Amino acid sequence: MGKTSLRLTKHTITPLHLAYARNHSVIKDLASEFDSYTVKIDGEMEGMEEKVLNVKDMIASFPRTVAVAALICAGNRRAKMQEKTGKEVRGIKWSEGTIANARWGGVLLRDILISAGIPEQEDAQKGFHVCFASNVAPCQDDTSYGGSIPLEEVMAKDGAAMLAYEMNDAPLTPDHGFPLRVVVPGYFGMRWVKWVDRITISRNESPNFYQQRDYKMLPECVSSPEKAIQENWWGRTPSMQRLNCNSVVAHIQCLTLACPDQKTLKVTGYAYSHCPISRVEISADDGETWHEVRITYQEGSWSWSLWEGELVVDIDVDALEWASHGQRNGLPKTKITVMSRAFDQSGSAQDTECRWNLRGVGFCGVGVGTIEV
Ligand SMILES: Nc1nc2c(c(=O)[nH]1)N[C@H]1C(S)=C(S)[C@@H](COP(=O)(O)O)O[C@H]1N2
Ligand SMILES: [Mo]
Repeated sequence: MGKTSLRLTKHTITPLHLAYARNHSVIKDLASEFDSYTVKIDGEMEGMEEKVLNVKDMIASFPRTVAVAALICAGNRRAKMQEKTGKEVRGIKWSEGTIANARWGGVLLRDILISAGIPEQEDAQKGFHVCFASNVAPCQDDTSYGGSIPLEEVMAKDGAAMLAYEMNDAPLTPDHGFPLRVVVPGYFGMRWVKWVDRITISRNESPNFYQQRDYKMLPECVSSPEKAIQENWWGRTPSMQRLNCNSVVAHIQCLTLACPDQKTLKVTGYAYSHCPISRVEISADDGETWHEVRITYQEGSWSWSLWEGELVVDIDVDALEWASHGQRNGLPKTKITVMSRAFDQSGSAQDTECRWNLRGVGFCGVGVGTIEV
């Protein structure tokens, strides 16, 4: 719970000024290079042809596709992981606001790859990866930025992986990747490569630092960066790819201020997974009883879900300590904690036991919010 998540959940589609931006390099303004901007497509797959696509020609010659999808940083809720485990995590201490539910417009990667000779049959795609790269600027830890997705995911007929040139019906802004960025609905944000200028079909995942040596949920025993390297934990741990099932409490409001021994709380929040959310529940008794809430917004297969619900909480007024709690209007105050958990249509539940990891990524412990009543 926090100011950012509250502000975000007031909108179904995140307006540009509230959308977070994350860059491992300087932000390049490529406006003056638009006319000559190209994307190179190459790789080690038999039958494919190497191609250099001019961005203007690409936009003109391929159909435009539009999809709503939530862009989420793997470090979303990192601060919560640290707070909950009491153990230091490495990385920007994002709270719960590194999420943007946007309407993306672009060209389906499937169409582009088919035009480059990639086979449409799924069995021929198995074992290959689509490696995206941006060479426009050197990054903190590598000479370029890159990440990859399994080829069959990019080629899926019901998918919407695209090279996007629009965000919320306007051209991309420089900080979100103008003129072109990768959008892979259902996947973590670091695979949505901005300023993409090369797409390589490979038998291996992207060799880039941000695929190989970062964005992995290292086991809890990996307590230092040195240990991760010495014991080859980066090589032994799988890359984070699909979004995990997660929920966040954004706001709690007390609807019955006058009643000292029973409070009705209105609780709101968001949830997401790599597929639509099927159910969100909240609890005010430390997880003993859970109550289903209403999903008030969900759009297509890859948007975030917004939810709201009411909870009636009995308060043992006699047990309240008058002295130790702040008094207002002559009444003692007490703190109520509300937790949330989500379930998705694939049958997954939020892994509320989510443990500490060195980089503080993928945190999905219960959503937590508190209110003083
Ligand atoms: N070229 C490039 N693409 C990138 C990044 C980057 O640093 N460079 N950051 C990634 C990460 S970690 C995230 S979370 C998203 C953030 O996208 P946004 O800045 O549009 O919110 O972009 C991804 N794509
Ligand atoms: Mo990120």
